Amino acid sequence: MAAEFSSIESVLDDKQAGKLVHIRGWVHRKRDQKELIFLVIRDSTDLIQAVIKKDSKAWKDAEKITIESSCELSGKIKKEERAPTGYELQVDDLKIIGLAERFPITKDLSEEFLRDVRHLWLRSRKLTQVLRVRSEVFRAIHDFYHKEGFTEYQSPIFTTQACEGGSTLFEVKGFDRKVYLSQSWQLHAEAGIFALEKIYTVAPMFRAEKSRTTRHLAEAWLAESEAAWLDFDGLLKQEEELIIYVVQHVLKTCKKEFKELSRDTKDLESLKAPFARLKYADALKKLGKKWGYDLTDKDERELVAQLGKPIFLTHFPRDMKAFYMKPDPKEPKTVLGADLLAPGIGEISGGSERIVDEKELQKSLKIFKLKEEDYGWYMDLRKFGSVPHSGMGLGIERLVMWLTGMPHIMDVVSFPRTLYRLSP
Ligand code: AMO
Repeated sequence: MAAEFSSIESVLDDKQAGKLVHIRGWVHRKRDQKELIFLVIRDSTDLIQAVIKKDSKAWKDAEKITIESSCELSGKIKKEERAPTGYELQVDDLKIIGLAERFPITKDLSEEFLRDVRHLWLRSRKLTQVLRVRSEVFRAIHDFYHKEGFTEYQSPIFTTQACEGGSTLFEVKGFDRKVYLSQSWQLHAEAGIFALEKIYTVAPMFRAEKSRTTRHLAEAWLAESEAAWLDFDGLLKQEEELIIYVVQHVLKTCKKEFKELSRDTKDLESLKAPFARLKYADALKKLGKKWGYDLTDKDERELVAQLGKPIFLTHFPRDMKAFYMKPDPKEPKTVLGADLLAPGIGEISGGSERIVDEKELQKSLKIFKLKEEDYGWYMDLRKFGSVPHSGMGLGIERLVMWLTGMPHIMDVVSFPRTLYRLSP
C-alpha cells in the first residue's frame, strides 16, 4: 500500500474525481450485498463511502472487516449523489490494520452506558465535532488575550485557601496538613498583577459539587483573567469583547462542525455588544421574588429569554457572593460583581472588582466567617502598593455548551468527572 495518504476531507472534491487516492481510517458503517460491500470510512476530517466489488482483490478482507476496524484503502474517487458525503471510493485495495472485536456501541443505548464506554464513544461523530469546537474555543481565548497584551500566568493547583467557599473544596490526602485542589487561580493571580499587570490563564479547576445538574462538573476548565487598574465597567467591556471574539472565531472555523451538529447559528451570527446589564434587585422584580432569593438556573435562562441577549447580572447582596468582591460605594449592600448569563445555559462566567483596602478585606473575611490567619499572604497584597483591579472566570464547558447547543455539560468534555463518575 502507498505511503502517501490523503485526508478524507481533501478527496471529497470534484477535482479528485477519477483519480487514484489512498486513505486510512476506521469503519463507521458496513452494509453487505450479494455483489457489493459498502463501507463508510471515517477519519478525523470526514466520512466517505467505499465500495468493494465481488471481483476485486479487496473482497475477502471486506467480508472480514468489522465496525471500528482500522484500515488503509486505495481506489478511484467518483462523484456519487447517493453517498452520504457526495463521493464514493471505488476500492482496489484494502488492508486491515486492526481488526475490531464486536463494537459494543449500537443504536439507542442509554446515556449511562455510553458514559461507561466513554473511551469508545469518544469516536462518535457528535463528540468529535464538539471536541473540535472546544479546541477552537481554547485557541480563540489564547489569541484574544495575547492580542490584548496579557501575559499567560499559572497559579498553583495545590492550595491552602478556599477561593469560592469551603463547601466544594477537594481535600488532597497524603500530606500532614490540609491541602486542597484549586477552585480558581484567582487569589494567586491577584499576586501576579503587581508584576505583570494584565494576566490570564486557561486551567482546570476542581469543585466537590454534590448536586447532580446538567451544568456542574467536579473537574472543569476556566479561562480566567486579572488586570491591574481595571474597574468593574472595564471588566464587563473586556468580557464582552472576549465572548464576541470567541463566537466570531468559531463561526469562521467550525462551519462544518456546526452543520453536522445541526446547530443553527443565527443567534451567534447576530450577537453583538453591548450585552444587557441587569441588577439583582431588578431581576427579582421580573421574577416576583424577594431580596435574598438565590436565582436558580431556570430563573437565569428565563431572564435571558425575556431580554433576548446575554445578560450581566450585577449588584448581588454582599453575603451571597465571594469575600473578595468590592462593595459598590453607591450601594454598599451590594457588590461590584457580575455573572454573565448565556441563552439556554444561564451563568457562564463570574467576575468582579476586587477589594483593595486592607480594612475592608478584614471586614469581609469576618462576614464570611473566614480566618484572617489563613489569608495572611493575600492580605499582604493590600499592604504593598495596592491598586484597583478586577478579574473574572469563564466556565469553558458552559461556553461550549452554548456554542454547540449541547444540553448536558458531560457532552462537551472528553472524560467527564462528577461525584458519580470518575472513570473511565
Ligand atoms: P465562579 O465560582 O463563579 O467564579 O466560577 C466561574 C465560572 O466557572 C463555571 N463553573 C463551573 N463549571 C462547571 N462545573 C462547575 N462545578 C462549575 N463551577 C463554576 C461557571 C462560573 O461562572 N474566582 C471566580 C472568578 C473571578 O471572579 O475571577 C470564580 O471562580 O461558568
